[in-house]
Amino acid sequence: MDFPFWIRFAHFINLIFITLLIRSGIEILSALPKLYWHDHATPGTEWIKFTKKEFPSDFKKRVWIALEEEESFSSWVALPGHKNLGMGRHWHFFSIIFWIANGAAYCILLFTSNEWARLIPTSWSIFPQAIHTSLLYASLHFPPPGNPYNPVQQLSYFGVVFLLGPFMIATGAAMSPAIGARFPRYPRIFRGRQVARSLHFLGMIAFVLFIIVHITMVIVERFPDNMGNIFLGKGTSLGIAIGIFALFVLVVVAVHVWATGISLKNPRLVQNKLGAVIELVRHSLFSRVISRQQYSKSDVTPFFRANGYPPDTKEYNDLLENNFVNWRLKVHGLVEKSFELSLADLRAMKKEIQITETSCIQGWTAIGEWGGVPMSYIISLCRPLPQARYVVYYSYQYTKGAQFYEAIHIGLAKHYQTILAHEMNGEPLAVPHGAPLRLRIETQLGFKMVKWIKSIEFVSDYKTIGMGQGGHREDHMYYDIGAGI
Ligand SMILES: Nc1nc2c(c(=O)[nH]1)N[C@H]1C(S)=C(S)[C@@H](COP(=O)(O)O)O[C@H]1N2
Ligand SMILES: [Mo]
Repeated sequence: MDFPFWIRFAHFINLIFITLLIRSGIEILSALPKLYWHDHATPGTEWIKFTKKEFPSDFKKRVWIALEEEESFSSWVALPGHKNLGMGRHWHFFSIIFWIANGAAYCILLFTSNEWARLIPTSWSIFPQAIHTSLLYASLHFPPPGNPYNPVQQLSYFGVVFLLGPFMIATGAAMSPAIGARFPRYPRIFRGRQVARSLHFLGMIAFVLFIIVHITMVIVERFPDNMGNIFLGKGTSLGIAIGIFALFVLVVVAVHVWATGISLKNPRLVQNKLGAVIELVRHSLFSRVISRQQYSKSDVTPFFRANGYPPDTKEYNDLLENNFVNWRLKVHGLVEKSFELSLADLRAMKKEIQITETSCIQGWTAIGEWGGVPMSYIISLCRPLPQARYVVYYSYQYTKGAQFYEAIHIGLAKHYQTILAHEMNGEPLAVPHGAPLRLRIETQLGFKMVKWIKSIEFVSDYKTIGMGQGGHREDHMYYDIGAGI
């Protein structure tokens, strides 16, 4: 009857990470506190929302940006709370690595021992037995103790471990642009990312309900025995049970208080430390698979959100007034040949057209048709020197007092779907979407796709640019540079 140590250990580790996942997940939700059943994510069509703000789905009514949709959630529910999407994501992806590793180790041990037989039902008779047990619960009677579980316990634990857990991993993965770009059919199993996002949310609610009921039942039904079994491997007395429970709660709370505090006080540290772990796993999973995305014209989103306010400098407004006749794209840095290109030059170059889905880090999606010059072509013209490892895109736009820029690895710049787009849905690029030129990188989140491009520089490292984190959003909002998740 006694539980082996590894089951008790895995159970404890699981609780730490599942609670971190829930709170950080709620933080991620706060960046776009609305859920949709369709990838167009049209404002106003959400099936549930946790915000009162309203936005028109027409820029002629009012120009607004997706960042305005963010809500500040309390640290009581969100990790860390207070509009810290970057931190929420770091904790979510960091925790998921250990949650899955722990779950995998648990499953391996489960099936290599005979412990699985206590969890996995082997006879259909469990269903009528479970109905019988539920009726006992419903009439406020406790069923006799099972060995180790009664039928209701066995079914619900089995469901959480083997159905809900994998369901959360599957729906979570369906939201990742890194996975969606490489395996475009995968998110379609769920009829798109927004459905996956909604299902992921509902799964989270199921987890929360399970945890509440589970803890309640453990306390009200044979508390000392349960505490003993969960922690010591065998039954114990009431006093010791209370002590263990208090210690357990204290440890979990301490982990959360510490994680919240450090994320609010020293986000750069969290970004760099957790980011290094996440990057390692991300790189080993995705670096070898090439992405390919191609939607059809009928998939194009009618209202495409925008993010980032258009530049309001005199320099940019003068160019705009003149229809960008005087605009020049400067290509320079560690290259054999630097040059400047006009919009007419770019329009005369080889054009790549692609219909792809944008995933904003905040959670919305939209499908658009982009036309422009492949970056690989620009690279063939300027011929980067061997020491050039990153390509930096600078914008005309300034936010938070700093010029917007993003750096990408040169390997990513050579990808055939990385283009300098001057057209959207067959029209010249409009101002909200980056006129006259914007970057498109289809394996990455939206924030990497610099709009209102001014110049492109080839560098050996991005550490000396801006605050050295690889981009404006990484510098100022602590986003992860591996923007592929
Ligand atoms: N210069 C600049 N480029 C930017 C941004 C910005 O704020 N400034 N926002 C980014 C973000 S967060 C997203 S999601 C995409 C959105 O592209 P869209 O406005 O065309 O939808 O642009 C990216 N490019
Ligand atoms: Mo974004």
